[in-house]
Amino acid sequence: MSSRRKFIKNTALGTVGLSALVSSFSASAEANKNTSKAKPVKKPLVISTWRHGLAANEEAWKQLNNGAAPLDAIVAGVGVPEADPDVRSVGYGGLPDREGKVTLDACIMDKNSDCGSVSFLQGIKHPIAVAKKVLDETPHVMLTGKGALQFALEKGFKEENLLTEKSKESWKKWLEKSKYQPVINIENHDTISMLVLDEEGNLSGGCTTSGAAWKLHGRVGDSPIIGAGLFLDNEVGAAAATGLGEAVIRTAGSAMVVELMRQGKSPYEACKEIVERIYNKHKNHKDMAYLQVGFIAVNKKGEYAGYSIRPGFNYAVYDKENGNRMEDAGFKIKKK
Ligand code: SD4
Repeated sequence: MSSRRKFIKNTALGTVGLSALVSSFSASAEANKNTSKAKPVKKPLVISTWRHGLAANEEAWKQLNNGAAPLDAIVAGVGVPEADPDVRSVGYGGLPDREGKVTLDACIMDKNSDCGSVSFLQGIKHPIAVAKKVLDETPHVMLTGKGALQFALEKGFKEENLLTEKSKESWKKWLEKSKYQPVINIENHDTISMLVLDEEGNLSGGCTTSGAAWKLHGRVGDSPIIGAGLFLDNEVGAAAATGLGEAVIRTAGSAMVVELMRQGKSPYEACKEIVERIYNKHKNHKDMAYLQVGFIAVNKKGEYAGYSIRPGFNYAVYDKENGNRMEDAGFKIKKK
């Protein structure tokens, strides 16, 4: 059963009724209008990028309810799309690079600013779990490539083929033209980033992706880079990115969003300002043709928001009062 179907089944049987979920989908555009003034929600809060965030949130929420530590809830939550072959941008089934290799990036960060990260990792279905091992069991923050794989195997992870027949077919099709021009909101998105504000009011986050489809072999995006794809400061707030990683790295995106929140900006204002900065810096850049970047952010008060360059970016939010639902991010330019 696909995780989406499983999720809908679980949801229908679980605490959040399907009808509530559906009505919240349709309410999402309305909710978005108010994002800048969003009232803080009661803790805990789980927020994840894109629609696959719903299933991830559901799992993370369940774990938190069962008393799991926030980082374990994140590993389990984002582990759902990582294992889902139908999610073509994360973990197993992710679209490969131009050599047909699925290479994965992930990172995780806790309330103490401890973090773990893996980049350019191949053959391991759950890079987020390896990133957590880097945090827990090494003196380092980031392991990459063969070293990351060696570490994962030493820790008992199983090596497996992550290239599904479907993704192989897509790759073969891409090879016919071999043109690197990511399709906005399709080929350069869909990282899952998850931010958690737990019951005690502490922040943590994680991020995992197969990165941009058809990238050069060896390319690493923003997602495993603390400060780019993910950043948090437990005194202030947390932010995570999705979209064209090169643009997020150039601007230290997530770190900047958190820094603006430190200066008193709301999550919405902070995400908007950094998206605008990225847009302005790339207006005359070769990447502009396919530039999409979006951020989600949450502060200590439980205010949250999302904002992106172009329309189409949405995120899943789960809190006790309102359940698990999709909300649309604000955006800078109208063109998709
Ligand atoms: C990257 N930021 O590798 C990632 C791609 C992505 O949603 O999906 N973002 O550039």
